[in-house]
Order: sequence, then C-alpha cells, then structure tokens
Amino acid sequence: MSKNFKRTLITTALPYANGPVHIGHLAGVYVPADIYARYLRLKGEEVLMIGGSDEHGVPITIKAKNEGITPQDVVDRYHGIIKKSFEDFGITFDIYSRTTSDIHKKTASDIFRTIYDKGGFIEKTSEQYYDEEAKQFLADRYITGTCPHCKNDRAYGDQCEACGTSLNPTDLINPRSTISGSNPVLKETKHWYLPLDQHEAWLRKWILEDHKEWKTNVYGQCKSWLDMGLQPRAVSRDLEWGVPVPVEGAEGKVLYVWFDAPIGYISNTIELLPNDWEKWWKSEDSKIVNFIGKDNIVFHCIVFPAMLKAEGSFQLPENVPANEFLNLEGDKISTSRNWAVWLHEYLEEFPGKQDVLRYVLTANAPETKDNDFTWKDFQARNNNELVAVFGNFVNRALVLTHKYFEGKVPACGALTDYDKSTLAEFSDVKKHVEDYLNIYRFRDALKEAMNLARIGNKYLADMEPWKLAKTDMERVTTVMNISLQITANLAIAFEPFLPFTAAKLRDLLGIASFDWKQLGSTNILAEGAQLKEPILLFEKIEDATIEAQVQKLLDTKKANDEANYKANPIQPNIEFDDFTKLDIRVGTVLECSKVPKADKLLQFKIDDGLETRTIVSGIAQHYKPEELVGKQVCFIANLAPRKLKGIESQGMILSAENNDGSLAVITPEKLVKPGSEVK
Ligand code: B3M
Ligand code: ZN
Repeated sequence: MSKNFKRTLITTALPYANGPVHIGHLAGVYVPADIYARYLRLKGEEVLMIGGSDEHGVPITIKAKNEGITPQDVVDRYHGIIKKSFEDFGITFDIYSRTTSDIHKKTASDIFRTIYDKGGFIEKTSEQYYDEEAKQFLADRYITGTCPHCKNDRAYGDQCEACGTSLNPTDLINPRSTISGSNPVLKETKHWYLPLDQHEAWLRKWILEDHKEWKTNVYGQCKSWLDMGLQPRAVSRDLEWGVPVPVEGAEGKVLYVWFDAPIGYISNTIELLPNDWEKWWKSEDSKIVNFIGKDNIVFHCIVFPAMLKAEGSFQLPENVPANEFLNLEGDKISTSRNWAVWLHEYLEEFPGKQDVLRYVLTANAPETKDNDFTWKDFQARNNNELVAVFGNFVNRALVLTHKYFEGKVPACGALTDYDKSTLAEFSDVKKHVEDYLNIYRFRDALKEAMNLARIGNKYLADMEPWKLAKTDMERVTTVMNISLQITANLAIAFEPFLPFTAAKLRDLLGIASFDWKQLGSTNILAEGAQLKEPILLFEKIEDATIEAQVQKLLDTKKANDEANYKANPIQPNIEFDDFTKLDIRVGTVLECSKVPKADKLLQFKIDDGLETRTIVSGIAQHYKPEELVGKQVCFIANLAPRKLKGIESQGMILSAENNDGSLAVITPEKLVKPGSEVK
C-alpha cells in the first residue's frame, strides 16, 4: 500500500549524552538517515531531518556522581562533542537540539498531561528499594549485589554483567545501595503505567498486517513482542533528573527517560518550526520515518506509537528502518569499556577522511545482521575500491582531458557499438539506486553507484585513449567526452553517500548544482566547459597507519583486562587427607625438547632424586626448551602415567596461569635437593 505523501519527516535516535559518539552510531543510524535525507532533497522533495541528544536517564546521573559534577555538566559536555561530530561528518540535520531544552520539557509534560486527562494511564503502587540513609528510591542501576546465578558479587539491579542474565533488583542476594553503601529496604511507591495490553489489538493489526513491508529484523522483533503479550509499562520514575511528572502528588517523580526521549523528535520540530510544525506531525500526507538501532525497536514500534495513539492527535511512523549492531574487531562496541572508534578521535587521526568512513560504514552496514568493523577491511575498501576504482577513474579522466584538450570538455563524435553499450550499461543506474534507497537498502544502493566507477574504469582501460592519441584524435574526443559524462554522473550519484567527495568533484567539473534527474544522462557537461586542475580524491592508507590503530585497540583491551582482573572463585573445600594424597616434588630439568607434530607439548627428562623420569607438558607456547634446562620445577609425582602423542608422561609439571592465559612454571625460591617434597 503506497500512499501519496507530500513530505518526509526523518527522525534519528537521540544518542545519550553520557559519552561521545562512535562508528556504531554512525553506521546504525546517522549515515543511513543522512543518505536518505540527501537523496530526497536532491530529488527536490520536502524533507526534514530531526536529531538531538537524549539528556535524561539514570546513566547520566551515575556518571555525574562518579565525577563529582552535576548531570547538567555531563550533558553540556557531551551534547557539544556529539553535535560537533555529526557536523564534521556532514550529517545534515535541520535541527540538532536536546531534551533539557525548555520547549522539550513543556512538550513532554503536555503530552503526558493530555494522556493523563484522557485516562490513558493506570496508577499502581509497588514495592521498590529505598536507601534510608540517602533518603531516596534507587534506580536498578544504583543497586548492586550478588548474582543468584553466577555468584558474581558486583551484579547490578537490572543485569549481571558477568553472566549476562537480566535481573530484577529483588533477585540480588545481599543488595547494596551504590549511593550510601547501606542495605536498601523495600518501600511502597506509586507510578503511572501505560497499559500496553490495552493497545495490543490495534498494534497487532497496524504492524503485522498493515506494515508487512518493514524490514524483516524489525517486523520479526515486533511480532515476537506482540506474541508474548504486552504488559503495562511504568512511565515514571523516582528520580530527580528528568521532566517532573505534571500531576499533583508526584513530587520527586520524573517521566521515565523512554517516555520523554521520543517526544524529543516532536519538541525539536517545534523548536525549529514554531508556527509550522504541526503539518509534519499531524497531517496524513507526511511520511514519518524513524531511523534507529535494533535495541530501540520496541520503544519506537510499540511504546511510542501507543503513547501517540493515547494522546490522539499525532501520525504514526510509516517505517522504522532499524539496523542491527556494528561490532568492532569481533567485540561488541562499548562506551564504558572504551571499545569503540570515537568519531572525534577518528577525525584527529584521519583528517579530511570523513567520506572514507562513510563509505566503509555504508558498504559494510549492519542492515540485516550484526556486522564487524575491522581496520583491515577499512584499509582494503579504501585502497581497493575508493582509490583503485573511484579515484583512479576520475583522476585519469581529468588528467587526460587536461593533457589533450587543455582541460576543456571535448565534443562527442560518432558512437561506436562499444560506446553505446557502455552508455546503456550506466543509464539504468538511477533506477537501481532509487529502487534500493526507497526500501532503505543503503549498501546495495551504494554498490550500484559504485558500479558507475567500475564501468568508467573498464571503459578507459579498454579504449586506451593514451594509445589512440597517436593515431586517432577524433576517437579520443569521444572517449574523453563519455568518460567525463560518467564522472559527472558519479558526482551526482555519490552526493548522498560521500558528500565531501561529491562537492570536490562538482567543483572540479564546474557544475553549479546537482539535479538528481540528470543522473543517467550523457550530456551533463557541455562541450567546451572548462575543468579545474585535477586533485586526488582519495589516497592510499599504509599498513603502518592501520597497525597503529590495531595496536591502540590492543592497548585498550589490555587496560580493560587489567582493570577487570579478578581471580577465579575458590573451589569447594577438601579434607586434609585428600591433600596429603598428592605427592608434589621438586626435580631438576636435565633435558627438554619439542614434541614433534605437537605445537603445545614439551618433553622433559627430570632428575627426581631417585631416577630420571619423563614428563610431557603443554607449555611449548610459553617457553623455549633451552630456557628450562637446568631449572628446578615442581611436579606431581604420583599422578597415574598417561600417554601424550605416544610418549608416556610420568607426572605433571605445575605452573601458574596468568590472567592473559600465559603460563609461568613454579620453581622453588632457593635451590633444593632433587626429590624434595613440597608440603
Ligand atoms: N537514547 C537509546 C540509545 O541511544 C536512546 C535512544 C532514544 S531515541 C528516542 O540507544
Ligand atoms: Zn551472574
């Protein structure tokens, strides 16, 4: 069912202002949204792209507390950094505002009040943990205790990060308040709930029947939520940081961050267009599209629509093209673990290379499943695609035009069959790119656009104008005209994807402005038009640069391992008699050699004070054989012999395992007689 929309309102998830933004944000939400917005604008459509920082919520209060500053200080700092990163990467928001603005507080408050007055909430009293010393209710994250599943004693009230289980605060054994350290008590508190169960019927129809075209990952997640049955959700919290609940008797309570944040889209539109915002949100001919990451799906497809429906005067989104997650070198991106490529740092280290990152993140976007960002892939895509295909083609087209025609676009003469087939090949590009962009398949759209450069590259390589120039200048004019027209097409096609490069190209070609309608045309550049001196659009990224980035991540990993190091829990007690059964001795290593065809094994001959015994030990990755000869080691002498790679091992050498997995052989602190007992 395709409706006749007059305008498109694009919203992008509001990042939490408790840290800078990283490549995962860009890949998941902002680059695709920006491509879509730029594309629609190039087509001359009426578009609005709304963004902003999400400045409420508990993590911000925790960060403030840890740093001894106010939550407002935290969000002021990160809002500025985030906003600048987006500007630097060419994300074309019509407004990028914040949820601590007065307009937002009023809008969120008004919407709550309207729903409240219509009887759209239910009030419920429940027991929640309360810190009697700090005199406040505790958010889940403010409570730690022992995980009932894995016994980790640093689990949070909402989750145990050691075993990944999600928890309720009352699941914790020996709960403690992180504010005062005291044991919290359960106390009754009243909250307002959005009765999602009452919205289930229309949500089912709206999503599962009327929006079958939504991306399968989005549709599938919605379906599973709906099939599980919806429950009322609390939309208020006992907290000081947030939008106060606008109801009498609600002192000390604020709107739940997930209630106020999506309203930020509306408030920011009001801030931008105080007199004209309603047509974007309330008229049926506005198409609303929410760009988000997969962890936000339930809030945008179920909770926010239910809020809007309960309020009664807003349009629902037409599509919610959520992406999956982008991982980094095999690990989940994490702000708290500093496992990320931060956008502001990237720009310091790769100045001017915004488009390289935009390209890589789009070519490898997590559109249908989680994907991995690796520096090797980043380098390969830059060197083999942007430099070798796109840049190489454009550069040759421009350099040759300067060489043969003083930089003026030569005339197009008679076309050969090969010329015609080349032109035919690229004339379909517009349709292909559009077809993909219209259904939010940005990677495929980019591939189609890139195909233009491949066609151009192949054409130049096949035509070899540098050879033709010796015999047939007439052909050279045609070949170069066609090559330049392809270059101009590239500039238009890439404007949504690589706007900085497209702008450079436009300048080189002297095109006044882009018109999407011209895409696919073979006479964008007029005969005789003067081109500027060529510049390189992309440059090769060297191995050393990539290795430095990989090293930076390895350093992070190491620092994290150090910070998180905790010895394994102690095994259950044993009886003393069990201990005495172990005969542990000191021996002197007489010989040590690698076991053939076994990477991990070393074979020892050990003087145990009685005879020479053979022991095979799995420490070859930690020691060279010669390092151990002459050393004294500890070994279990009465372990039943067993065969390893055909060699009978008579005992086991003891070593300590470090937290990075490396092994250190145990040796006595001073020399002792071989065969000495370890007690
Ligand atoms: N701040 C969560 C997030 O950054 C949240 C999104 C709000 S969108 C209204 O993943
Ligand atoms: Zn656990």
